Order: sequence, then structure tokens, then C-alpha cells
Amino acid sequence: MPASVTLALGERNAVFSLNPIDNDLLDGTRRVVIQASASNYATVSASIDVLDNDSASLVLTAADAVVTEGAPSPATIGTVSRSPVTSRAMQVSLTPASPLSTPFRVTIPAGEAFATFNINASDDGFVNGTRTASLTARIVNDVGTIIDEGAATVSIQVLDNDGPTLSFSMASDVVAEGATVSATVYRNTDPAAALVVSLSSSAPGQATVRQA
Ligand SMILES: [Ca+2]
Ligand SMILES: [Ca+2]
Ligand SMILES: [Ca+2]
Repeated sequence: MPASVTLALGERNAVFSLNPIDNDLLDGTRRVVIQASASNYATVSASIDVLDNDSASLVLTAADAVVTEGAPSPATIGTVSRSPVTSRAMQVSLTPASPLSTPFRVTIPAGEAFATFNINASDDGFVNGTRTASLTARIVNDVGTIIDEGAATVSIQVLDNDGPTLSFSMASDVVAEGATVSATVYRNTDPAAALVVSLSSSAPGQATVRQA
């Protein structure tokens, strides 16, 4: 764009052209405001959106398609690759679905095609069977915005390491004759169906159990 433009004698307008600079940054759509001013005239402005002509895409893989809940770290290794490879580092935002965990971000170094990172599967005490969990990688562009273009997803199966278990707690481990103490029994399985738990006392003459 010229620094100034002259409205010639006898003309009410002058035409000039705008040429956005073609950079190689992933910088998204940018709004540019152009101002026109001359002494003794009110300044006017108009805006125009400059579209980015640069793009990139990711490929995401995991070394193992199946991991076990609570496996020692790393349960498996993820690799995120980019195309094209540039002379600038690229930040990648990672979004793991439960029970997977990963770093929040990884950096593909300048001039490198990929970065690797640890993937873990958190342990719990519940019987939850085999679960399929996704992991998504998104580009953080050169102005720091997480973008969906070029994102990649991988699915990982998480095997359960729990079997059906009951556990037990008592409000007190001491109780006076004739008094009552409450106890709670827990299950680590899906509560969708009722479960009958048999209760017994090692000394029926000493203590009896009944439903609260
Ligand atoms: Ca650009
Ligand atoms: Ca477990
Ligand atoms: Ca489990």
C-alpha cells in the first residue's frame, strides 16, 4: 500500500491497491484497519480481513493400541508429526480423554518433523471393563491460538486391572454391650443392579448384624 495517494486536480477519488505480505507464519485470519487522513479533514477508516495462505497438519500415533490401567509410566509413547516441516518450532496442544493422561503441550523443535511424549492410564479401584479412550492433538498457531485445522486423533484401548471386590468400614472398632455401631459395605462394580451381600458374625452370641 502506498504511504499516500494524491487526489488529482478535478478528481473526486483516487484508486490505490492493498497487497498483504505473503509470510510463511501460521497466523490465521487477521483484521487490518486502513486509515486515511489529510489536514483539515476528519480521519476515516475501513477494515479488511486478510486470510492466511499457510496451513499445516498433524499425524498422531501411539506405540501401543492397548494399555493397562495403572501401568507403570509410560504406559505407551505418543508421537505427533507435522507437515510441512519448517524452521520454526511448533507447539501442539494435547487433549486426552479419561483415563488417559499426557502432557498438556509438546513442542516439535525447529526443523524437526515430530515430537514424542508419555501416555499414561490412571488407576482406579472400579470394575470398568475395557474402555476406548481418545487422544487429540491440535496445532497452536504462530499467534498462540489453538486451531482445529490439521488436528489428529488416536484411540487407545484401556484394559481394566480390577475384579469385583467388596470393602467394609465400621464407624468404630469398639462398641459397648447393648449399644449399636454402624458399618458400611461397598462394592466396586456397576451399581445398576442390586447385589445381595451375606453378613455373618464370628460370634453370634456376642454380636448380631442387621440392615440399617
Ligand atoms: Ca501466513
Ligand atoms: Ca485399578
Ligand atoms: Ca478399574
